[in-house]
Amino acid sequence: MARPRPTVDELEAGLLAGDRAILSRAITLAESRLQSDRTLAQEVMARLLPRTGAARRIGLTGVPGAGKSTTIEALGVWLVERGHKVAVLAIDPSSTRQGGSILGDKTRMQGLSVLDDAFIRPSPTSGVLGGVARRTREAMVLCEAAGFDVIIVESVGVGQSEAELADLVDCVMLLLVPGAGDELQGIKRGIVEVADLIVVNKADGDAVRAAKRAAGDYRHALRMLPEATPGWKTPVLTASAAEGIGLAEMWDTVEQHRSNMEASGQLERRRADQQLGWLGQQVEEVVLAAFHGRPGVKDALSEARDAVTNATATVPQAAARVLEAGFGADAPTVQ
Ligand SMILES: Nc1nc2c(ncn2[C@@H]2O[C@H](COP(=O)(O)OP(=O)(O)O)[C@@H](O)[C@H]2O)c(=O)[nH]1
Ligand SMILES: [Mg+2]
Repeated sequence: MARPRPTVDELEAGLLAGDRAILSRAITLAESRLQSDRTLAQEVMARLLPRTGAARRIGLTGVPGAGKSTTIEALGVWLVERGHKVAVLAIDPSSTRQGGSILGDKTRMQGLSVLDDAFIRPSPTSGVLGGVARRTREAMVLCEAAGFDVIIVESVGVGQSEAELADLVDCVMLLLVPGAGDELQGIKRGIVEVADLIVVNKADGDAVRAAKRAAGDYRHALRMLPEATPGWKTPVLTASAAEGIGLAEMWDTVEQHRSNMEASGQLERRRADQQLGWLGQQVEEVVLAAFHGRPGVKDALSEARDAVTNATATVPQAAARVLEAGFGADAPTVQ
């Protein structure tokens, strides 16, 4: 079902007006497989760049079932009631998009999704050109252009590494549940190391004491780890997303982290590092894809694999042959 493509002026005007249908459309263009769609998205992003960057960018992570969606629903509604405009980018493996309707997490954020000042965008985790991190960055920029001042990225771990979430946002919030003991409940230590705030959720009913105990354990464990944000001691809070307990404290802590980062210059540094990292990544991705697309490279790579497996060539020799196949006489030498 092809819809007429909006012009860059229409996109710009729609985003400036905070039109959520246009915002949704712009994100779809940014993640499109069609080069012309992406070019259009880039044009409007470039125009609106001065309006972006001011939002609170928060990453929320934790194992499936920890209560991330419930927390976003509760915190999101709480924030909208206080005058914020909240965008949620949910990287949820269980969500799929079919024929324009969005299934998945949105159903778990019903209270939030009906509010005018909220925007929820579930993202497919695969089949997106340039990977999840890239398209989430672009979606984030577009949401900011449309006037959203709080962006929450829900993630079960963005991709290859935990550091990827920290690379996208200003503040990583890790959601844990009580009663899971010391083994960090299947969560890799890496994510704890990048957490700027830890929340032990489901601190309600019979679980309140267990949650407090778990929070104490994590506080203790954190002393052994380096600070996720230099100059900031990662706080450990308890909350109940289901009962709406601890939301004010959660938000206060996000704001304190923000002021702390602003005062120390960490915010500027972190954002700059993220941008430069993204730049490097983009160039590398394109160069690599272009190399692999050159005639002869695929065959040379397969021969090189055989040579290495059968020990008929050293790895540097095999690598040199692959480079020769792609670059010919201009092949860089293998170090
Ligand atoms: N008791 C209790 N249950 C909760 C709380 N938050 C979430 N849940 C429940 O835990 C389950 C998973 O929640 P969900 O938000 O979908 O987790 P996600 O996979 O991390 O997004 C659901 O059945 C929720 O109702 C809470 O604070 N207390
Ligand atoms: Mg969820």
